[in-house]
Amino acid sequence: MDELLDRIERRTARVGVIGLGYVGLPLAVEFAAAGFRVLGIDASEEKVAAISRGESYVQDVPSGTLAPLVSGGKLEATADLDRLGEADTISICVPTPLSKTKDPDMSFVMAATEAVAGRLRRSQLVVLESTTYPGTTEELVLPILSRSGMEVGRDFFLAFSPERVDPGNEEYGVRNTPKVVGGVTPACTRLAAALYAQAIETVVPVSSTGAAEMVKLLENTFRSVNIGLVNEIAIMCDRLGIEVWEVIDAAATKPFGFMPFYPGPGLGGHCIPIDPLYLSWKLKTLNYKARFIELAGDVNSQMPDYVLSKVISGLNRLGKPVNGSRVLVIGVAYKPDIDDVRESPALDILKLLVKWGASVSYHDPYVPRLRLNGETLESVPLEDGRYDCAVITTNHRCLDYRAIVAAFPLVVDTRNATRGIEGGNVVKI
Ligand code: SAJ
Repeated sequence: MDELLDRIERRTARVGVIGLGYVGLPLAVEFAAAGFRVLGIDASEEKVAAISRGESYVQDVPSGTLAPLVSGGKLEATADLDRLGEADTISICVPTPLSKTKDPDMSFVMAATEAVAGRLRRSQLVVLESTTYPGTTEELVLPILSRSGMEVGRDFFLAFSPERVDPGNEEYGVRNTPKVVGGVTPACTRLAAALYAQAIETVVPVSSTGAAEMVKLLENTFRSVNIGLVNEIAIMCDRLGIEVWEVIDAAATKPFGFMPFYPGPGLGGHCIPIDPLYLSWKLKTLNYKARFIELAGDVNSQMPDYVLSKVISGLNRLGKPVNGSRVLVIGVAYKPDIDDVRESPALDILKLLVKWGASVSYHDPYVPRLRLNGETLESVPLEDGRYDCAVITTNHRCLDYRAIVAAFPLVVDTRNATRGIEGGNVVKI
């Protein structure tokens, strides 16, 4: 252990990162910028080739940052798994999606672990970063690595450290977001903490891999449940004839004991709708029903239907059925000012409008085209005119909401994007 610790602290250790997506590439770049020689491994030859050319495909990693690290020999990308033996430390940053049956899909983690196990050598430190259920590191990853006959904490080292990458966040990046680490043994924790401390300002050691796994799930379950709560509050306020946005803004003046969340068209992204289900799945295997997670999931997944009800009642007041009406959905990314449409509730709303017979288009300056129901839709210009209704599903800062209120007979606003803009034609959730 001491020899590896010394190489980490002198930054002569070879750092390996498996998975060069929105988590792995920023991490690899941060280690390379800290002075390590980094070996990035990804199954995609296209990604490997782009990195070798110094071209970034990740929004938060400018090519201007990547290219000099590549040309300076600090960062190398390869698809050759046999090179894993060269790395002294290996951070696994592969996807943990849901399967079709909404169960954890651990296939990427298993494949990466098998690849590491096949080339595991003494003194290597392996850190799993992929968001997963508590128990994964020691119930799934450790047995595979232990097949080598080597002993964890003595011959090789294993830890979990949750990724906290927030794509598009201009304030917090890899370097200044505190990093939680939990090892199988104290030596594993010590080495993982030393590794990340070379590239990240604050490292937070915890007592076990399970605790580290649970930290991330608490963070994102906290969001999913609070978003579910405020979506239900929005529905309650609608029944009470109260404007929920005013209520939240006023509640947010409380300087302690309150944190504002905002209603929306549903829950999008690759973290919040998925991570809590990893936790509830694990608890189900322990015969426990994670009620808050399931209830929040129910409330959040009903929001697209609730938005549709606002469109129906709004058009009805204009004497128009949804069927045959021309509706423009504005903003299809899952949150403002990014181009990611994964799990975006706007897609559900588009599908519902089509199902109800509306003639549907969308406008999103960040999303030039998207696949819907097996077809490719293109973003249309806002001033295309002749619409009966606009539905604001994502409030990109670059859009002119005053012009939108003036241009459409009905505006259904799911994000309070028209805050402060007078217009009898605006209906808010
Ligand atoms: N949403 C609401 N109301 C809210 C907040 C979010 O409806 O008050 C919706 C968003 O529109 C989006 C979904 O929830 O569709 C998720 O939004 P998010 O702000 O949680 O953004 P994500 O999915 O990018 O979450 C990431 C997470 N980062 C990591 O997992 C490392 C999360 O932990 C961060 O807290 C979050 O970014 C962030 O704060 O931006």
